Parts: sequence; C-alpha cells; structure tokens
Amino acid sequence: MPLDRNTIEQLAAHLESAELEARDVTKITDDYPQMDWADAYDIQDEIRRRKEARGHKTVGLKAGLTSFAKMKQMGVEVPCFGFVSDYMARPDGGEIRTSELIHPKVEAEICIVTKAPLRGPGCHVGAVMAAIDFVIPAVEIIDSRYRDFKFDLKSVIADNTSASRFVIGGRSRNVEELDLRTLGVVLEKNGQIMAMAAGAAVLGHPAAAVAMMANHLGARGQEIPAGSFIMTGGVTEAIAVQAGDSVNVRFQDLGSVSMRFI
Ligand code: OOG
Ligand code: MG
Repeated sequence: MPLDRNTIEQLAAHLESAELEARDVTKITDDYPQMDWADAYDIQDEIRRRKEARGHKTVGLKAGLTSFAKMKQMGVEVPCFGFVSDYMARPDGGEIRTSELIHPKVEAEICIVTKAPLRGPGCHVGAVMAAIDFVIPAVEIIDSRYRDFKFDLKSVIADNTSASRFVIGGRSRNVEELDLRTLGVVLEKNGQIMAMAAGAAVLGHPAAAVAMMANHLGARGQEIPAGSFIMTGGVTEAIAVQAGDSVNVRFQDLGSVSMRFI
C-alpha cells in the first residue's frame, strides 16, 4: 500500500467532489503512479464511508468491465467492483437530468438479489446460483469522473467504477425460470437498436461475475450479505446519451427498462 492514509482520504474527497459537482478531473494515476490495487479499493471504500456518514445508504453492489465488449471499449482486461447509493436510483420510465452528470453512458445489466451471504475464497457459479433470491433487469448510467472517459483500472476503481445512476425495472423472475447465459438483451436509443447481446457475454455466465466479486471481497475480509442487489456488468459496450435521448432495453423474459434524459 504505497499511499498513506492521508493521501487516500484526500483522493477520495477529490473524486467524490468531482462526482457531486459533475466536474471532470485528470486520472489520479497521473499524479500517483505508484498506487496499487489495495490503494484503489481503499479510496473507493473511503468514498463509501463518506457517503454513509452523510446518511446515504449503500443499496447495491456492482461488477464492471465483465463483458469482452466493455473490456475492449475501455482497454482493460480485468473486471472491477463498486457500489451504488440510494440517491443514484431513478424509477423505471423516469427522467434523468444530464445537468447533474458529466458525460453519461448507459449499460444493460442482468442483476440478482441474494437470499444468503456469499463469501470467498472459493465462491463459484454453483454457490451463487444457490444464493440467488431472484433475477431483475436494470440499466446502469455510468459517468466516469475522468476527462473524456479515459482511465486505467486503478483510477476507475478509486472512482467507484464510474457509478452514477441506475434504473431497476422490468419484472423479477426466479432463477430456475431462466437460462442466464442465453438470456437476450436488446438496447435501443431513440427507437434504434444500438447493441445486443446474451447473458453469456458477462464472463460466460452472469453468476460468474458475482462469484468473482465474492472472492474479491473475501480477500479484503468482506462478504456479500444476504439481501444484496448486485449488478453483474454491462452485457454490451456502453452507449453515450445526452439530453433528449430516450433509452429502452428489452430483456428476454424480464420485460424492459426505460428512461428519458432531460
Ligand atoms: C467502468 C464501469 C464499468 C460495467 O458494467 O462494465 C461498468 C466504466 O466503464 O466506466 O459499470
Ligand atoms: Mg455497469
């Protein structure tokens, strides 16, 4: 852990202010090239602590960069993990204010809610399947705080994996009713199909992203509690949006999730 506690806290304040003020910043590894993975997650944990101390509830966990399409788009090869807070949630069919954001992009995500805790090491797809209470679709609106959405993995982890807004919608289903690998997803913007994929785009199986998350948290002495809402990561590349755009994502067997950007 090359960064001392003071620097971790300073960088967390720096990145969280950029988020809350919708202002872009240069990537932090430019100034702290020596920072390591633990530092990056420590900065993210400090951002979470700051939000919770102000009364914001952490309402979900997210895996990011879990599909090849996303890894290729962002030029990285390893998934990352973050969280979402209560104030980031927007209703299905609702409006999202672009003036509160820097350069938003939308992602289609297959999500799960757990009914049992998951703790690594050794967590696998089978353990995750047994712990799924239900499956529900969502659209994540990511908004990197880094200029032009350009970052490396450590910088984006520190920036809470670009978490910004999310919309849960459609309908929930029991996992036994679905094949998470072949579950089709069609992402439309202004009525035009922008991207499509199946669940297997996420690490071969969306539950693999959750197993990876449990193993990652286990290495940090943490677990995924029962009752957690977890986004498994965008199945396609992320699509840029601006004021005036309407987005609708159709999920096979799970209904659709839509929103309008104003
Ligand atoms: C990082 C967050 C990626 C996903 O679903 O892949 C993410 C980014 O691309 O800005 O949330
Ligand atoms: Mg995402």
